[in-house]
Amino acid sequence: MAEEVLNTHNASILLSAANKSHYPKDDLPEVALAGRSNVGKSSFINTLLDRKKLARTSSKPGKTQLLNFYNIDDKLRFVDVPGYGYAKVSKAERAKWGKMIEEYLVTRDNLRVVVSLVDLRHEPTADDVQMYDFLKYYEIPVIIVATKADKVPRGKWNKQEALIKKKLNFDSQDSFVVFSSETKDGYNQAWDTILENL
Ligand SMILES: Nc1nc2c(ncn2[C@@H]2O[C@H](COP(=O)(O)OP(=O)(O)OP(=O)(O)O)[C@@H](O)[C@H]2O)c(=O)[nH]1
Ligand SMILES: [Mg+2]
Repeated sequence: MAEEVLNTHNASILLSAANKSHYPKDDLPEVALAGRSNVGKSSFINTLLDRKKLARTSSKPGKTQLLNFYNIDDKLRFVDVPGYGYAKVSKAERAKWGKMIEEYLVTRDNLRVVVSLVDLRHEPTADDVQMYDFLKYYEIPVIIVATKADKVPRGKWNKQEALIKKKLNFDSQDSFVVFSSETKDGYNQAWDTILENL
């Protein structure tokens, strides 16, 4: 249980960063949240920290535009990464986004694991596959979290999980968590898997 090793309620936004020069300068472990815009990254953070509005969520995609660093009990940080696959951005913005994400994922020594969120209801998008391939290529530890499980009947969870794994060419060494920010299904498994990676 996460609560035994850290006070998950002692959490706050630390800073927002557009590039390396703004990142926190210490060696606390970091867990980054990646995924399509609107998939539920910010909601995942709020759920794991039992807070309704710490990370800003929105039904409008593209809410999170910088790397947002959250301090958790001075022991670890969550890094909320802007979502990909949002149609209404220019080519230039997309390129800027790509540079920002890549700089963080590839050069950040503090990074221990990326929680890569996909939607349990759907087959992963081409961008989802690309993100997973990218993380595997750079040998960055990854946890796949399939969220919005409350929108899928329980009897279909296994089928959806298999479909997602197939499309991603999922590495059986990686962890896969079925999750819902609505019902908190997967809460313990998500925390346990994250803590194993620190
Ligand atoms: N039913 C359901 N809705 C969810 C879940 N997680 C997130 N949502 C909803 O999905 C929408 C987007 O959630 P966010 O957490 O803001 O998504 P995000 O990935 O942070 O989006 P960006 O910041 O735009 O990249 C919101 O309306 C959330 O309430 C879930 O597990 N179940
Ligand atoms: Mg967000």
